[in-house]
Amino acid sequence: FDRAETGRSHEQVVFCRDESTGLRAIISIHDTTLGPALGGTRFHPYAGEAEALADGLRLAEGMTCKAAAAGLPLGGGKAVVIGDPARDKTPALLRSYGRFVERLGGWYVTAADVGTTAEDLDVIGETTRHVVGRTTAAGGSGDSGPATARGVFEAMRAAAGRLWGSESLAGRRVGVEGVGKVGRHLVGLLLEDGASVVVADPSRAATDRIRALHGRAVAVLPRVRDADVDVYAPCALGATLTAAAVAELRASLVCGAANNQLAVPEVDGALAGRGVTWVPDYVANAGGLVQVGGELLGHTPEQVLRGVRAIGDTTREILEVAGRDGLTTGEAAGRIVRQRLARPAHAARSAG
Ligand code: NAI
Ligand code: K
Repeated sequence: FDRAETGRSHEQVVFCRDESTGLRAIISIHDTTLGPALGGTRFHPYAGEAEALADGLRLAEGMTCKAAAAGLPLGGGKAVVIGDPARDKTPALLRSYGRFVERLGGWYVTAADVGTTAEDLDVIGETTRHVVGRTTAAGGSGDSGPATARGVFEAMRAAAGRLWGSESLAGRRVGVEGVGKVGRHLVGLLLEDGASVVVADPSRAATDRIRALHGRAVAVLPRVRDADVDVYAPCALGATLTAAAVAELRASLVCGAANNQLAVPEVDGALAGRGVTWVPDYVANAGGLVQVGGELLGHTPEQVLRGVRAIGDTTREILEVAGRDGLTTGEAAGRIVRQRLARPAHAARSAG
């Protein structure tokens, strides 16, 4: 289980199976140096256990990076449930899954991810205490889309300051790819800041909602990745930054919410080579983790807001280190993560 990004191997990987409910899940705890492992549960029709395991391991390490970069005293973990959420996600299966989470004694704490919702977490929460991000009705902090959008916005403004000398998107053209739970809030923040915004989303419901909210202030395009924009904000799926996509980019800044934006790690260098500034995904999109992690850490709403704002500070630090030491932004972010993992007391002190 040795991994490249943190140089640390996974601590514990648990296969969960319950034949009475059809549950097949894998819980991966990557690293608990900074605190208990927090990460969402992904519900996805994986082809098999090998594919699910590979995805879970990769995502769990990503959570270690995300928490460390955000200065949170939390570790990284992730769970994957093998199945089609539309067909297989029954309350009985979720309760069964919750019992497996409970057995880990709080070293893994779950939240929502692709294929799971706050409402699902309410059901999982019937059999385990170790769950955050439930609905507000059930005592959780609810949808983390707005906090994630705010964090992306803070990161984008910090990067704009470095690129264009002013921490504002006023007058910049920003392309938002995907206007779902995160992207649609990002659009609002950008318009408020004076940016001109174009969006792309294959979902008619998603673009109709943007039109209803903002009218003609936002242009809907078939795609924004290679559009004439200053900033490309991937807020849909990961792995959109392929070598070919990088060659076609017209943006000078890439900053968005999608997880695992680089199709292959080398793309980081290709972006830098073309003079494109990339804010690493796990830095820009930590706002949701700051929110749900805040539940676990007993943070007040003000502390959560401060934590989300601090994503701007982290972005400034990464761009500064990358510029000074001739590193890519991905390398600079990785170095900060490894430093915080090596000095856990310092990382914990700077949290909240
Ligand atoms: P969502 O599912 O609500 O929205 C995604 C949107 O992207 C949908 O409207 C979908 O139609 C659209 N989309 C799909 N394929 C597309 C394409 N090829 N081009 C343009 N749009 C496309 O998801 P959400 O919650 O907004 O998350 C967006 C991304 O941010 C995901 O990658 C997610 O993993 C990541 N993320 C979300 C967090 C959160 O708090 N919701 C936290 C951290 C990361
Ligand atoms: K470890």
